[in-house]
Amino acid sequence: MLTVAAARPSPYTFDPSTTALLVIDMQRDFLEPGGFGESLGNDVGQLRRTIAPLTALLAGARAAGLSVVHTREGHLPDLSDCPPAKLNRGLPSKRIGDPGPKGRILVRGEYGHDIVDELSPLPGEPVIDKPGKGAFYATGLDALLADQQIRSLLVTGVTTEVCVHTTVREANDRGYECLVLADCVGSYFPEFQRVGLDMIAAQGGIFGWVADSTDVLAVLP
Ligand code: C5J
Repeated sequence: MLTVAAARPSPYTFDPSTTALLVIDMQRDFLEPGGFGESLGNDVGQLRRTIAPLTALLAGARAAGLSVVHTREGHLPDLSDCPPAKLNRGLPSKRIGDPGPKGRILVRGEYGHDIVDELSPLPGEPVIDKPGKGAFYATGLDALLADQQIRSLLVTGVTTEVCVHTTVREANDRGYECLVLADCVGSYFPEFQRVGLDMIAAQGGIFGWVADSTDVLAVLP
């Protein structure tokens, strides 16, 4: 067992053989200059600062033999898996399925939908395509983790208050122990980043634990 003593609200203990590194939605359309996220007026720099620490954490996790699972948010080309409640949100002409700067917005197979080059999955690492914000909704993630006897999740990715939070809440209800890496999750909004992390660790860790990637790297074999 390994312990991240600096985690808040209390030390986080995990068994590397039953722990996965979860990398949520590190997609070009959210992170890259000229992508969909930036076209909405967002400062992608707020998300891009996660790439360097996450690259180092990925390398450390792979070297330590942890399972690594990536996710991507997006929809089938015919949008049949996108409920109207999601499809009809957002600025007209900048909705899911519309032409965007890097291909159709949040549609599977489009350039912008894929993961940034810096964090490309290695052959054999599962990539979960998810239609929702949470990585468990309408995906095979729970079965995949159960198959590998995974009980603990090191959670990274974007955005902190949307897909990361939703996934951590879903995971917590399913009994997974989540450690969210503060420097490896990002929000376009600094106040959401701060409050989003505080909400996870509040009330004795109501949804999980929070630490920095260097705290994990320091204990990985
Ligand atoms: C959003 C996500 N923010 N991956 N998606 O729409 O957080």
